[in-house]
Amino acid sequence: VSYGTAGFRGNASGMEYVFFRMGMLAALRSKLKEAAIGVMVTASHNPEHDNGVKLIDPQGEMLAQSWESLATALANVTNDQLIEQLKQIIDSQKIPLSNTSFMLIHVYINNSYKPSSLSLSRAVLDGASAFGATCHDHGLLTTPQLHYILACYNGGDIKVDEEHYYQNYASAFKALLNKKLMNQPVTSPVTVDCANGVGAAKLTKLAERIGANIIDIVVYNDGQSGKLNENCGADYVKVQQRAPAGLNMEPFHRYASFDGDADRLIYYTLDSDCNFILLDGDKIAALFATYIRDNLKKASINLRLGIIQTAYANGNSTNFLINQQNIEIACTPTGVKYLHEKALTFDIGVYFEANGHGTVTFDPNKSAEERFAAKKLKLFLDIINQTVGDAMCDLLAVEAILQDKNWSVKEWYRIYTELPNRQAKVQVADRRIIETGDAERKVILPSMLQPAIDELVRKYPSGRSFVRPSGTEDVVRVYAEANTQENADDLAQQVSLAVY
Ligand code: NG1
Ligand code: ZN
Repeated sequence: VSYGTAGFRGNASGMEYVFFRMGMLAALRSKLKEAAIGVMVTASHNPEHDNGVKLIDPQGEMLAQSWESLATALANVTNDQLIEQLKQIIDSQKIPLSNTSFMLIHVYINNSYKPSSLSLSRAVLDGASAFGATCHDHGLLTTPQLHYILACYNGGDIKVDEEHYYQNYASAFKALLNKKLMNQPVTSPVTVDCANGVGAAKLTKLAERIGANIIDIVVYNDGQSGKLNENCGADYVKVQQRAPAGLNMEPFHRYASFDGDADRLIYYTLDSDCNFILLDGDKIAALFATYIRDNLKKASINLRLGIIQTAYANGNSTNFLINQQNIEIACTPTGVKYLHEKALTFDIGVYFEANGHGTVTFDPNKSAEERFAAKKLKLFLDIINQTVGDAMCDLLAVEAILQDKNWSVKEWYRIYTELPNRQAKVQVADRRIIETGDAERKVILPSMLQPAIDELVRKYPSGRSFVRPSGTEDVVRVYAEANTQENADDLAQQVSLAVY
């Protein structure tokens, strides 16, 4: 097993030892950092039989990359070698064992129906208590809620809890909408598919704190009958390019999907001919970035704004941002940690994976004067969870911008037209033989693969395609885009065959 872009993830059965060892590692990291460490038990958008574990660093950021290999090493030794491996970590990292350690964890994840979560969470707690860690169990939370609570806790607010999160974002949203800075309140509802995950109950609470007179949120797939991430959720809608099963849609009404742990958000609707229209992470990023840029301009504030994308960003979103909007763009490998890190190099960084995971970061060192000059912008940024992509906060941010611009979803999706695209996956004997470069846009090894892809791509107008080994599944992912859906599908299939 290896600690990939999303921690350890896989079929939940037989994974207790990994969770136990991650409890130990979290306790050690806490001693080293002299701060609380977060532990998430989740498999995000994966099917219900999977589970996973992820460590969160003190400010709510992803575990430092240098510790990922320690996690992998610790998870892969035999029981006999465990103590020796722990000693090595303690020595090499110079961990002061006498320091106290704290951990914030939430026990169930995704929803209370996920049977594996309880025993796996216990395994984490057992591992942590082997090093005497004090554990604060926050119960059922979304991933971004735990990131938020951890950052507040380490910032000195040790009483912070879930309610604090709702109060914070509900009042930020209300402040933005009440200041008479905005246009008329939106009265039409937004329907949110919560993937039968933890987001359903949490979004209901947030909506209650805001008030139905301000935002009308209808929760769909609340976990009462359907299965977690099955025929629903952000990943399903994005990859299948269709609505969650059973959802009755009206043209130009607003629909959104979270994933199982509520850190991804995508929107969709129907046009007047009832064609399905997707507004994915790229469209959300474009909406956020142009809104921020316009507000900076209005207030004559000169801050460096950048958008961070991955190779999965639609080619037309990149064209729109660079050529029509003149906004700086950077591209990183897949995985939030890379995007987040890059975003921090800008005064204001907007990052989104096409799958809907993203947020906005702003440099706290920029003078308060600059940040407060544009009052509306300051209030807008207060709605953002800067620690990590947060489906609930991103939903509020989209709703606020649409309201302010007096836009329906129609004006939003028309800012640019996506190139038709297709994602596919190929099962191979060993996906790790594929090595990529140039932010995963080119294959380096095996050396004959990239020329083969190039030759296929040349046959299709506006063609682009790349392949990379998944960090969370035992597959090679293939992405293709072209001028028509038929060509995109065809290119994806040809490239899949080349990989195979
Ligand atoms: P992999 O399996 O490495 O493609 C997927 C997503 C990532 C990220 C991680 C973590 C795609 C194409 N890939 O990674 O963006 O979200 O899961 O959850 O969506
Ligand atoms: Zn997720």
